[in-house]
Amino acid sequence: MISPARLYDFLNKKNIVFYTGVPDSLLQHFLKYIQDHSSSDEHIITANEGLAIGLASGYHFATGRLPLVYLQNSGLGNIINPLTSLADKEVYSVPMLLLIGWRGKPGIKDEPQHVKMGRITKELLDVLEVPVYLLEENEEAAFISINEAIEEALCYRKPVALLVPPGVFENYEGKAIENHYPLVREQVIKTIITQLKGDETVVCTTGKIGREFYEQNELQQKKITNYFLSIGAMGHASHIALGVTKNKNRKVVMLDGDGALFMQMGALPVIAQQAPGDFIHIVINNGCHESVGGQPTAAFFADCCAIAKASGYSKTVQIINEKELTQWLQDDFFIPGLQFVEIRTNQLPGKNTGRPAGNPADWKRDFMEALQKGN
Ligand SMILES: Cc1ncc(C[n+]2csc(CCOP(=O)(O)OP(=O)(O)O)c2C)c(N)n1
Repeated sequence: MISPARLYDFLNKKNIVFYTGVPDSLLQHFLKYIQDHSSSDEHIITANEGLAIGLASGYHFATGRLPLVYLQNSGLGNIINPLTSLADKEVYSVPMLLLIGWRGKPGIKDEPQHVKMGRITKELLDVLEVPVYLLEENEEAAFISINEAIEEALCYRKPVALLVPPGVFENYEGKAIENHYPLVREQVIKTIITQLKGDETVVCTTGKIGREFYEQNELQQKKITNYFLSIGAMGHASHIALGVTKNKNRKVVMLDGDGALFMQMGALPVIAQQAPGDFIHIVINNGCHESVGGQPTAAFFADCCAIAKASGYSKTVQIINEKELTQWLQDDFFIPGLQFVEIRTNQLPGKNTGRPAGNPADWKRDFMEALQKGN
């Protein structure tokens, strides 16, 4: 297997000292190593993968060096435009290494949202004319491939990809990020379900928020019958919720993550402009991408409520403890209208993160039927 420490040293010797991207679970041990060993100038986690291509380009223009951009293959969708219209050989010809976690690799069982992208990842990179090197578990072989990839990127001044299947990196736990908020995400979700009447529509973002919602709802005898788990399409769940609330006269509760919110921050002013009737946008802000390893976001640095307010949300609330949460649920939750609620939590994962049985076609049918019935 590849040691994160040895890979980091190897890249360092090759003069690669700048890392940017959006985290992925398959790369998490290496990413945690970078996080612990690079300065804040050398490692920048961007809000989405496309921005990482922009940042890497700026870094290259300023230094002449080769940057490394990391991403999950689901983020390929976010980089196609900056890749083809900025970094491409036919435009500004920017050399960079793309370290890509290969979810849904054919032959390895994975979640439904990864299957298609897993199957087309190599072809997609081929169509984009990005050379692909597969990182094998064997460290020696992997370093030879990386060396060739670096030479190709520098020689032809273009992006070159290193594709990383599951189980390639040795374990590296990493230092915990400081966070003293008492609330735990799973507990917050449980409390919210407890307080809901049961006739609301709930839309959940990508990652463990949806899985914890599913599990807590099961534990409460499927109290919420009408819910949608956006298993993929990170950052888009708030607009799924907007599409529902604009066309159905019912209370919609959207459970967002800080990473997802920041990935598509432009969603906020459009939601506010549309001023949906009865829409509660809750962001469970744990300051990190907990679902893929806990790498930090910029969401504790920012003032999410101020951003929502400036975007046009009429009511915004920040909650940081159980008392404030119950107070808000009792006093304000049932007031109709548009609300933005930021709930700050620690990074502890839930104990119950099951995945719903069945498949997306069944889940969509159930969701649409429940919306039709109004139950
Ligand atoms: C476009 C895209 N990039 C990356 C991922 C991988 N991914 C899945 S969940 C997640 C983190 C989500 O973070 P946040 O919204 O803060 O929720 P948390 O996991 O902290 O609850 C990431 C990066 C993805 N699914 N899609």
